[in-house]
Amino acid sequence: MLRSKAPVPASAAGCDVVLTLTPDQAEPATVCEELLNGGGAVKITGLFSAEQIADARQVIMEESDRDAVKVTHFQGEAMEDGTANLQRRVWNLLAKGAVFSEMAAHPVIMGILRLWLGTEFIMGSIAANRILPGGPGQEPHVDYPYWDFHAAETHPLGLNASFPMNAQVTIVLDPFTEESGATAYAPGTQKNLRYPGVEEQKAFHDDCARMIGEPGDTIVFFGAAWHCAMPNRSEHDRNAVLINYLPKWMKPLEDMPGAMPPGFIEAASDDIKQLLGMNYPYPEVLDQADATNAAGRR
Ligand SMILES: O=C(O)CCC(=O)C(=O)O
Ligand SMILES: [Fe+2]
Repeated sequence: MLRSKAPVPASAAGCDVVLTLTPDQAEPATVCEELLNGGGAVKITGLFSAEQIADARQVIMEESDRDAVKVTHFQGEAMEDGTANLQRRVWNLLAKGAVFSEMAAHPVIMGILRLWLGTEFIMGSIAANRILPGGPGQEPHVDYPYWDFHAAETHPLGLNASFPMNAQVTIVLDPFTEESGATAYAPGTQKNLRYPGVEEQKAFHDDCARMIGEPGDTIVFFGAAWHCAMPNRSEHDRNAVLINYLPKWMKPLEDMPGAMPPGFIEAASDDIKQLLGMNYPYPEVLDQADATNAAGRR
């Protein structure tokens, strides 16, 4: 049996993120061990300042008030019942404020992900998810590049999560509580890569843990773990910055270099250039490349 059938893990109902660390405690090896072999998610408290959070939140609220209708995912039910407009995306955040470059390339995140995804990892997407009061949750799912794993046969034979091809970072901008729709996840499901079945999607809600957090807290998780945004039953907006990171050789979700304003890439830091994929040249028109020996130890 090459495609694994993971059991639903023991109940985590009502739990907060399994492992919570301060930025000083968030050693790359500790975090990566928890992502791969533990619960699949780590919360790092107070990673961003109140000023950074206020700055990011203001941009996201303004953008999503002005330009509310954007592509979204895992929201089939809300599309049908007419509540989809109460969940709003703001895409391409790097182009929308310097604070988002600070967030994407935070040294604690970079250190962890250099170990997790290889030193030359890239960013696949940086977007906001705003859920308005009364807004909908999502179906439990896995994230890009596994997100269409319900069609497992379209992926390589035997593909599994023994090594990561994804990291998710959620930066909390408003209180993430059970009531406000803190992301739900099923600890341990990242160990056996597959998309939850229909019955498992229903059972997920009895067993899930929640990514509870304060503004400035940051959750790093392995997107192979079953998870979803939850309905916002509070009186306030629930905003988060969601970042997807990938090994250097994955095809990213967003064409970020293509969406940047003129001059952005030239002026960017080395870390941001790396995140935009500038350090890895492929695919390349090799017929027109410099006539050098471009690979090999010698
Ligand atoms: O906003 C959230 O809580 C999670 C969103 C998510 O998992 C996704 O859009 O893939
Ligand atoms: Fe997701």
